[in-house]
Amino acid sequence: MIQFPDGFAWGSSTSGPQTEGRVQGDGKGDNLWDYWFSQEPNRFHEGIGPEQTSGFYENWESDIELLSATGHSMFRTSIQWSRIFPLGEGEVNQSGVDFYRRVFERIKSKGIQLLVNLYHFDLPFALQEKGDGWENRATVEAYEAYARFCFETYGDLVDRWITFNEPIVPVEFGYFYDGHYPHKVDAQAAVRVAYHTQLASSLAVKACHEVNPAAKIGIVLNLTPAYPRSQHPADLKAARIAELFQAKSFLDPSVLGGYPPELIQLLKEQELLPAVAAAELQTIKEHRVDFLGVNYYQPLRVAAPRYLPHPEAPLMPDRFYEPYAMPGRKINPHRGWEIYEQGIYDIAEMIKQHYGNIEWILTENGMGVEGEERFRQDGVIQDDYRIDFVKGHLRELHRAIQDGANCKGYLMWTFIDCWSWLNGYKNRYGLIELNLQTQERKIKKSGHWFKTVSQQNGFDA
Ligand code: BGP
Repeated sequence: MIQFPDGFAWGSSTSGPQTEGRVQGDGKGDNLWDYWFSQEPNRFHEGIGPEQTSGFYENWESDIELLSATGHSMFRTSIQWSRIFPLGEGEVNQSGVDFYRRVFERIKSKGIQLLVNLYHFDLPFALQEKGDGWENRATVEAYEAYARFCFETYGDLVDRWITFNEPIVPVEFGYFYDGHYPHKVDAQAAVRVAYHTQLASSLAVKACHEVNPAAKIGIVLNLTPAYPRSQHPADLKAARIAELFQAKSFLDPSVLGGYPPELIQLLKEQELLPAVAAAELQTIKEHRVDFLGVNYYQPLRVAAPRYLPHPEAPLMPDRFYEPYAMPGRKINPHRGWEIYEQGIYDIAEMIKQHYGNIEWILTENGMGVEGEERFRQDGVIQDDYRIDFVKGHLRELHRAIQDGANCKGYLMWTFIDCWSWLNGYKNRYGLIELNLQTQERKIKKSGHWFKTVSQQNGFDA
């Protein structure tokens, strides 16, 4: 039996924009995704956009019952900024405010610890339209006001706050790789967006503690060490730079209170350093997170770039490193992602050795599978592959905890199959199956299994 420490939390994560959906008259404003879908639906898998999510706005009561039915002792979701402030600032949408209160009260009444994230890639569109979104310092102020409003309104119900989910993702995909709106290709803007996001996060930490000094607030980062292809100095350098961009750019300021000097030097060499005020750096220094959320799906393996860049090509991270597909790696055949369970142990060691062993929660881990209906037997999806996936990662997490990792819980992505940004419903991750046509929910084999794991606080090895 693999037994976790007393009080270890079990559950799942999701987000407002991926579950709630749009309902006529709900008063929600458009966010980047709503707007982008209205302009370029062809960018979205099978033309499925953010209004067709799993209907949580209407089904929240029965969905919360399913949290208990699948053994949740902790649950993470996010508030949609554009549901509270339809234009990002100014007028409040009271029906949105009331909706979250009802939901949070119900979750708490079930004895489930509640983690609430303030931002999951979902900037109110008005702020993008008006002032270029996160490129503009004014968005930092609007976010701070929104965050403060949430702390004051829901502070009695929320166990842990989260400032941002995976803040590097909108930087990479929105400003380098043409993957998220506003799909610019502009390194200067990317750096500014990253800096403003960090500043907003630190200001939210400050506001949270001002509203309630005892409140806990953290940030969720998609972390993995960067594994070099080889010990060749060029590969090692590539891995170091990849880690600076992908992990340390938010990890260091959030946990240690400052940017790594090597990252600053590199940005300087590229003439990319944004304008910063001394007072802002002081805010980042003083207002560090109380805990970390770690999302882990696959390792980052990198190699030195093979080619010199075209002299006129825009600057991209791949000027410094390129992804490396390690021969013989274990693969999730349904998603094309590598499976490397030991990554969890390595992350735990990294946090222990370099980040003061700060308290953390594994806030996302899971297996996306395409065409899951083919695994249905006797009416239930027999997702043994998902159970194996989770067991493999939990073994490594358990080993890490035994070696001193300060991890307090394991949250899967996700409880009910949900809408996945550009992938629509292609990859299903849920403990619970969603029938998109009928909206019917049905617990998968993994959901039943997960409940016993939570009840026993462990599983048979
Ligand atoms: C994480 C995001 C989630 C979720 C998940 C699954 O990075 O925080 O919002 O979408 O990835 O990935 P995907 O949706 O691409 O399959």
